Amino acid sequence: MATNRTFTMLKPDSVEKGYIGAILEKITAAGFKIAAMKMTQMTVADAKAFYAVHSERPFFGELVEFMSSGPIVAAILEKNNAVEDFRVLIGATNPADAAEGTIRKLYASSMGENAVHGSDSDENAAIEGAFHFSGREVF
Ligand code: DAT
Ligand code: MG
Repeated sequence: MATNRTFTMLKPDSVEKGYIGAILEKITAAGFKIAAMKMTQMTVADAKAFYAVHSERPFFGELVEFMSSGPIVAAILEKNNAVEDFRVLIGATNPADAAEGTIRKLYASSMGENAVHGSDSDENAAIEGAFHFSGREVF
């Protein structure tokens, strides 16, 4: 069943390069409303826990190092069919394969530093949102 919420992070590369405003504009222009948002930085332990599902993958160390390397913008987004529509908006994991006009095509530089996170299921959207936000931070 389609949910109306997904979870995103503007990754350290997006924040470092000054793309926060441009990416949020793309997100809101696509019809997503912001239900929660903050700038924060994940510790190494946070990043290991957040990406635990990838812990056996060869790129896990690089992923954890990158995601804890600087501030991110975390947000919960609301829209009909949010999870699926947001994955379309961000584009393929590897920006070289991402469709024209997608956030990763426009703002990502590599497979590892790919500008944004988007939840891959309703269940993970709820888990990931709760990882970053308490109930009183979600509207
Ligand atoms: P996505 O972020 O599109 O859901 P994923 O869940 O498969 O992709 O992987 C999580 C993140 O891990 C991804 O955004 C970037 C990094 N990553 C994935 N595959 C990688 C690879 N082959 N080399 C380096 N980083 C990779
Ligand atoms: Mg994923």
